[in-house]
Amino acid sequence: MSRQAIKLYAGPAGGWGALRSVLHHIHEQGVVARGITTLLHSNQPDGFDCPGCAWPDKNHHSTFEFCENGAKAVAAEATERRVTREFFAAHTVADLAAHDDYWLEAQGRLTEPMRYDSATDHYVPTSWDDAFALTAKHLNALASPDEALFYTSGRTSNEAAFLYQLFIREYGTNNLPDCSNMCHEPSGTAMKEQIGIGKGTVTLEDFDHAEALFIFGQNPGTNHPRMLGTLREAAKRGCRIVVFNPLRERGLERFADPQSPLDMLSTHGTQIASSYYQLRIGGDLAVATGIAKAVLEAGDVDLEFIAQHTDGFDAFKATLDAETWATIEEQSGLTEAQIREVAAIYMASKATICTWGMGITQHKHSVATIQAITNLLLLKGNIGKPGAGACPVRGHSNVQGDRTMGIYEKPSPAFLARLGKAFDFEPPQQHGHDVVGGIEAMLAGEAKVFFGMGGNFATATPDSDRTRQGLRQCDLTVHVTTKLNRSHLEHGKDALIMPCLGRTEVDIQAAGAQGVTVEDSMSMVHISAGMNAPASEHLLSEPAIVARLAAATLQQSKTPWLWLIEDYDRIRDKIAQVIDGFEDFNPRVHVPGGFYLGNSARDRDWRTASGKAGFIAHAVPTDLPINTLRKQHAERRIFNLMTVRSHDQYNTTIYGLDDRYRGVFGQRRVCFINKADLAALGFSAGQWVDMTSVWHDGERVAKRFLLVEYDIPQGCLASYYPETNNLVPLDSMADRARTPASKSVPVVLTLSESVAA
Ligand SMILES: Nc1nc2c(c(=O)[nH]1)N[C@H]1C(S)=C(S)[C@@H](COP(=O)(O)OP(=O)(O)OC[C@H]3O[C@@H](n4cnc5c(=O)[nH]c(N)nc54)[C@H](O)[C@@H]3O)O[C@H]1N2
Ligand SMILES: Nc1nc2c(c(=O)[nH]1)N[C@H]1C(S)=C(S)[C@@H](COP(=O)(O)OP(=O)(O)OC[C@H]3O[C@@H](n4cnc5c(=O)[nH]c(N)nc54)[C@H](O)[C@@H]3O)O[C@H]1N2
Ligand SMILES: [Mo]
Repeated sequence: MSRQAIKLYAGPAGGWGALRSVLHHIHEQGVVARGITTLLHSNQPDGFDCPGCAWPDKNHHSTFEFCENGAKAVAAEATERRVTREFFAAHTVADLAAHDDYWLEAQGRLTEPMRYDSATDHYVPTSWDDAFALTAKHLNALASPDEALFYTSGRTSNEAAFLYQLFIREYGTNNLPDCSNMCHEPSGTAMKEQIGIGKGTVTLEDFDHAEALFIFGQNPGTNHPRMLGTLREAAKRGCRIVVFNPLRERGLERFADPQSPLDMLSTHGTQIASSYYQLRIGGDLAVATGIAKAVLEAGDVDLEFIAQHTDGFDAFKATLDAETWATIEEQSGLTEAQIREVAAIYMASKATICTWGMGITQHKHSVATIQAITNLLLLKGNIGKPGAGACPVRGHSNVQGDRTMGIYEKPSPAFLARLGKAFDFEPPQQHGHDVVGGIEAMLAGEAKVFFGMGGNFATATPDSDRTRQGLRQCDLTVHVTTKLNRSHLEHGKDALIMPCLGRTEVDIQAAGAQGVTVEDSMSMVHISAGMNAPASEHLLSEPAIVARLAAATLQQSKTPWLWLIEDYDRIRDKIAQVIDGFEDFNPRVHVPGGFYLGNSARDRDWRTASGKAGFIAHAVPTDLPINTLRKQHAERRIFNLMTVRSHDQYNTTIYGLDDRYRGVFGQRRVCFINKADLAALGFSAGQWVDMTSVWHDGERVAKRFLLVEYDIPQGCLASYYPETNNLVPLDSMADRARTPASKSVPVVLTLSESVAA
């Protein structure tokens, strides 16, 4: 562990620091030789898909496609450390719960199925058959299938996800909350309504032709490092790169590509952003509105495209005309002059791509913001032409594929009809719970079994105290998982841990070694096959766990569950029957590099209610919770807090305690704050504060964060997720999409009682 320090980071992102970090993490996990061989198989046509993120790779067969944080994800999975039955015998659950999340995951890979024993407060070994039988017993004892929740995290493969949703629907519910509910749900909601499909419209090749890239609310240097390679190429050929972010993220400023000798020799790397706008948290809707207003004023729009392909333009124009620059400046934190600069760049560009991440989706007005960004694209016909389009950058490596496979609490009747026909059953029609709805159902005693396919529900969700109370009230909690995490410790009366194979490991079934498939952010589907020996001989693959659980639970099922998993080609043949775009799935996916699923909006085929792409007008909101609360509590200084990822974590998995590019070392409990705000509070950097969120139903507290003076707009704070999740109220979420608003949490700061470091 590095020493605690806050110090300025002067270098570019990537560079030697990234290489040093890769070696450090491989070494730390004890997998030096195996780790490097494993990395060389990452994102290769015959290798596995990097579990790091959902950024695509060129044709999926470049020579050396991995990045620092992908390497950490791989090393974490390939670790030599093991959590064995002896480990569980040595620790009670209460004991384990006293450790932090970093320690829990650092104990290594889980090795055999475990059952919670309440008499001793220990997890004890159990057989797979007994684990499935206990789960089946609980599921079949429920008054209604709707009393069970089946969560999915986005690493789950297409094959596992397809079988899983089939099992759940044959069992009788659509209660399929998933990590998407907390992530890009607003992107799907916004785009589906507006352009008829909830996925990004660009491919990687479009980045070679774009003349301008607008990057909203995303930190690719940490979360999609391979995107920096794409941005670097674009910057080098003169593409304008405009960034909107409250923080100056180093990866968006300068990048030294470890695969470029010239970059590595220079001290600065390549400049990425040509302009950088540090707007206020939540200010993007105002910015997109201001740019559109300026473009309209200049009359520089694609009239032909608007007439032929869109509707709603007049209402949109009227809304823009009514918007004042004073409101736009006030809400965005940028000046009219700055926004007009961006409009000039936009007008000069013949092909523009807008990308966005969690800085856009995790707000109350996220759906409106995404629609405002899409309006901007429509103004100049920037959807469905080379080098242009909308690019929501997904998180988990197969989160997009899981949705495609039917992991969705609101399935369409058409999808259910095809599924029912292919498997000869009546799928339930009633919509199920999403993440927030699921937590509420547990708290109300209406959900009694929680089943997690991956992920870390107890820690990734908002309102941690209440979520955990909900989990503890369950009759049964089950986690299919690779590593120990908090969710195993905040358990129901009965609880099971089902350890599974990871992406990097070989998956042997009756017909031999199997590959699974995944879909990246740009709708490329390809195969992924691990090659490492499994972490333990007792692990099952995710498809095998689903199939055996289904066989144990569903007595009446006509689905040949155990036959399907003998050869995953059989699962893929079924997927081909049910899911659009997967015809001839097996022959197509076995071609190196896989295939493109296509995107109707890219073809200017608008599958919306009106058959056109819609301009959807949204006034700049001035009544967001933060505005209202500031008025109601004029005597308190209420900040807008965004909860973000550090460079050394993968969501709730903490790899290390440094956030190198932001200058934080050896610690995570920090709160970034503007210098003027520090002065106004009479506080100073280095003091410890408690954060209390202010909400209509009361206050929630997170204790002891170190104040770090930072270049962040006044009134805004940043701190790390998940330490701050307890501050996010359960009902603070995106309109319509219901994504927890974890990037706009109204908080007040008070000095911590004990100020010792
Ligand atoms: N190494 C690593 N890779 C990952 C992950 C990880 O944890 N670690 N997580 C994966 C997952 S699931 C996801 S969803 C993605 C997440 O990737 P990102 O979308 O990059 O997620 P965050 O770290 O939450 O960063 C959000 C960024 O938005 C900015 N921001 C916050 N609020 C606003 C705002 O109101 N407006 C604007 N314009 N900017 C804002 C923050 O300053 C920050 O730079 O990454 C994926 N990849
Ligand atoms: N405050 C705040 N909260 C947030 C966010 C935020 O920005 N701020 N971001 C949200 C976002 S974007 C997301 S996507 C969610 C993430 O929520 P989740 O997806 O639920 O969380 P992860 O931390 O990605 O899950 C990590 C666990 O997955 C398990 N795992 C890893 N690999 C595998 C595998 O191959 N198979 C199986 N079965 N299990 C595996 C390991 O046991 C590990 O402990 O969190 C959300 N929560
Ligand atoms: Mo995510």
